[in-house]
Amino acid sequence: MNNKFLSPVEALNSPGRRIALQVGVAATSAAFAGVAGAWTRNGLPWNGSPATTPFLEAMPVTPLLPQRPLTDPAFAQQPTEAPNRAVNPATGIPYEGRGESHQFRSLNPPQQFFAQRFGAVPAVSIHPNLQPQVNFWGANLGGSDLSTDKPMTPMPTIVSRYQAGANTAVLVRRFNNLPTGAASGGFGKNQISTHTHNFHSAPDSDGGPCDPGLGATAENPLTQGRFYFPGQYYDYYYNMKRAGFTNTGTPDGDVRETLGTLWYHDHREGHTAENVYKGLAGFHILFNEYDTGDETTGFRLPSFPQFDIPMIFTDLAIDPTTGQAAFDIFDTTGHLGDKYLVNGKVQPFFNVSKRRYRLRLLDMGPSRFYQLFLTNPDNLAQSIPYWRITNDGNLMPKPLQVTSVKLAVAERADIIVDFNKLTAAGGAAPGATRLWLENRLVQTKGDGPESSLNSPGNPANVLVEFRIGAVAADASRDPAAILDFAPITLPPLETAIVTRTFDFDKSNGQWNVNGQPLSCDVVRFTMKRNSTERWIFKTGWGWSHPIHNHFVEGRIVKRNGVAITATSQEYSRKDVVWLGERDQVEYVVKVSDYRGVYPMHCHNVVHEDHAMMLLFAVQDVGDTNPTP
Ligand SMILES: [Cu+2]
Repeated sequence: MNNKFLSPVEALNSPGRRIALQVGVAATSAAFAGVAGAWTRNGLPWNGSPATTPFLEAMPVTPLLPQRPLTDPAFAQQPTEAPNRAVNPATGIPYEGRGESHQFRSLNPPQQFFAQRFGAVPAVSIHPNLQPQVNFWGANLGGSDLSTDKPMTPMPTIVSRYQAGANTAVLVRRFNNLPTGAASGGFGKNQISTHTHNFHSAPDSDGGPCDPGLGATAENPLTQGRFYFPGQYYDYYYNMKRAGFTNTGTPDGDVRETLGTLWYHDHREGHTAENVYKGLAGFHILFNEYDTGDETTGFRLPSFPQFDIPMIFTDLAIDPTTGQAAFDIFDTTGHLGDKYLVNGKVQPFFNVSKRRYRLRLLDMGPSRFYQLFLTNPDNLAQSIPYWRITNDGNLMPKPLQVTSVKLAVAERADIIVDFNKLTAAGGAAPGATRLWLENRLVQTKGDGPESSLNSPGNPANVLVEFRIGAVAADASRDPAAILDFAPITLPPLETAIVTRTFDFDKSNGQWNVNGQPLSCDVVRFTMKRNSTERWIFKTGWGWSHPIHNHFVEGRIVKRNGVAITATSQEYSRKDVVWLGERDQVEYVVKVSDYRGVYPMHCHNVVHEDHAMMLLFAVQDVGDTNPTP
């Protein structure tokens, strides 16, 4: 049976997910010969998505989520520190899905309020050669009428700010207005949990995948803890303080713990891949006193939003018979599409001026790894440098000049491309009128990339074509002249109080960590609050995993025995670790402020949904379990 394309009715009648998992492992094997090639699936050839001509449409820039006053209808139920568990007479279930009070909210009561309503995205074009897409979910700008303020994907960009000495705390009220009944296209789950990756927040606002102790009752709106159901809202509280804000004398936290490029996405246990693939992902960008968003102040990085452009990457498979994005819920290997999308369009172009741009690159998955180069299609021999300034949510110690950036799922890189200098006489691409952002990494299967690169210049591997216009004014600073980002520096490594090893493996067709699949009822280890630990990540042959731990930022100190030094792009704080085939990575993490339960998991969202995840706790007393 080919399970790839289930109608909603078929999905409704299909076996339960856990049973489907066991069936699917044996029945499904997918091979995919590069973006330009053909699929085989279940032994049947499938010649890929319908053909599309690249660079026909402009890349959209996702709109910003507006603040709303508390008099807005979105806040008819006033936000409260404890969850609003009163039963809504209109639905018969509690108004709010949240199960816990917001930690430390009284220190910084929310000052800025946002709302957004999750719902089905009306039929939307992703490319002129393809049919409008009808299976997507997204969120709107917070208006109460979804027919005029329509849900979109990527979801609106949220911007908030750190400001030492001031309270800039934010509350985002998210309404679940997703359709009830079977999900369109046969994939998606309308009980959701919205994770802001990797903001320093308590479990109440982390948007974790499940609740320890609740187990199956988490699906009961009377006992839920993390999920919110159609008809409910959930208030997420972000205090906009750096980690360390509960330590004596540091109410603003440690400036070295400043975060920048974050993103938010659905994290519903067992259905994250489906829901992210449906479109439940967007940027959350944080500015601060130094990285101000204004190129005339602070570090003088290109101004937001004109020259600071968030770009979210995904890859879709389009069923040629229905014309719709398709997702195989039975394939546990990982999902590869053969259509690259940037900000919701297949292979768009983007008009730029001759000046510097900050491009925020995000791999939203579900399963693809990237190695991104700038290519001059009119001179493939050129090696074209650019500057990397961040790794995940963190500024690097200083800008690093690179010719490619690798991104695993959920990893981010802010880069600065100087389209003026590159194309000027004496530049790396003199006279170029267009440059491609090209993924040259070979990946033929969903569970990881090859170590080889495609040769440059294949249009099928291009994410976006930059079309370079006239010279424009540029007050930003040349990254070559930025010697460091002080005071946002790399904190010194503190002594670890415990070393723990995590082996990311597969047995009997099931992904696991240290031999165990996820249980939402089991906390596998406990970290001592305000302490440092050393974690060893390992994996075996045949696959790669982007490993993500919520809440804690870490530093890779060794990869396969080799120390990470200042010339490495990994010389940075991080929240995702690219764990390649047979890699062993030493990762040092620090945990502070909040108490509670968080997940660690593979961010190949298909692996994550098939149990490559565990829960850990942060408490005043930790344990020393070396192999949790
Ligand atoms: Cu994985």
